[in-house]
Amino acid sequence: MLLVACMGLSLVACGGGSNTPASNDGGTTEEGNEGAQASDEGGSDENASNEGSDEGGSSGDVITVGFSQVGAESDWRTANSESMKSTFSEANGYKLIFDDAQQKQENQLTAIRNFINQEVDYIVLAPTTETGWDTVLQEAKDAGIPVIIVDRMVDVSDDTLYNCYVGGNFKLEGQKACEWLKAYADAKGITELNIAHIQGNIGASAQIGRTEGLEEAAEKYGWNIVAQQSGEFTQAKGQEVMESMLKSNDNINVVYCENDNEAFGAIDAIKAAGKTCGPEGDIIVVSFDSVKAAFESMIAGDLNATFECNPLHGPRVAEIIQKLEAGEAVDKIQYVDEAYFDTSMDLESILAERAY
Ligand code: GYE
Repeated sequence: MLLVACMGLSLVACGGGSNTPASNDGGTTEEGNEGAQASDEGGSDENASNEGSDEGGSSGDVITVGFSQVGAESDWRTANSESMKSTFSEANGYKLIFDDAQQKQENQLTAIRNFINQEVDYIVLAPTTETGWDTVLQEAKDAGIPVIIVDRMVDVSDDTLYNCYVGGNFKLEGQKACEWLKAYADAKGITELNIAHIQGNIGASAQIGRTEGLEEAAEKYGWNIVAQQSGEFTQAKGQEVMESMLKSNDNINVVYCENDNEAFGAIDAIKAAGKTCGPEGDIIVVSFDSVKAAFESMIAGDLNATFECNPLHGPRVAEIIQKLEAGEAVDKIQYVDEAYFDTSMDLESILAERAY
């Protein structure tokens, strides 16, 4: 246990990032949205009035931000949407056009094109997957609209198609989780690891990085990944996938879930199969995000550890926009500092202070 705690310190210390700590109270909750053409596409919502007379351009005080959000699949995503909405409020001088893509890239492409037609001041994109953005981002660039990539990354041939990225370093998160797992298993004298790997949405940066972290560690330490399938970052799918993995593999002693919600589902499946998990159980459960419910799950003795992915990007994106407004340079890649939590810690106290 001491070994695990010490290792944790060094992991936190090396998780370099360039952003300020998050604060989630960025103003009132009302977004100042104009009824706009984009509002009926792909699940757009959140329309309200904006009395400003300067809509649709870069003149005047109100800054119009078109935000294309992935969906509402997880607790992480809910906290992220809330952070964006509370930051880009009318009271803070913004008009936010919020578009929920319901997990579909085609909805995001439509939303971005609508933002361009509306001549928003900034486009903020949380991309479903990494690829497939070159054409639409070229259109935004041609229209002279700055693009900020948030949460997940894009894979484009020309990196001038976006101004900057702010979000997690997902491979580093995966590496931290695997170093924790190695130390934990060693301390417990577990020499053979048979891992059920429940992935996120395939092609999303959060999936790609966390999967790479695990696959490289498995290669390095001789772990067996006995099953690998997407749980689509949802609790329901995580449960379904774990149920079938347990049916076809009776030797699973670790489940590596690429977000907390998948882990909640996997834990239900483990219990339904008559097995146990957590620090006192048969199966070690690790996951990512560190949402409040993950703390409750660790306190209940179900989840072993959760590796943080911070969703409170609203204030970070606002800071970038304010710098761009002032004509200042912004760092191209801005990773957020992230910690991790396990059952050796004082989880009640940490949970009491947790913002999401
Ligand atoms: O880990 C997961 C969400 O992209 C970092 O997406 C995000 C991930 C997060 O659905 O819970």
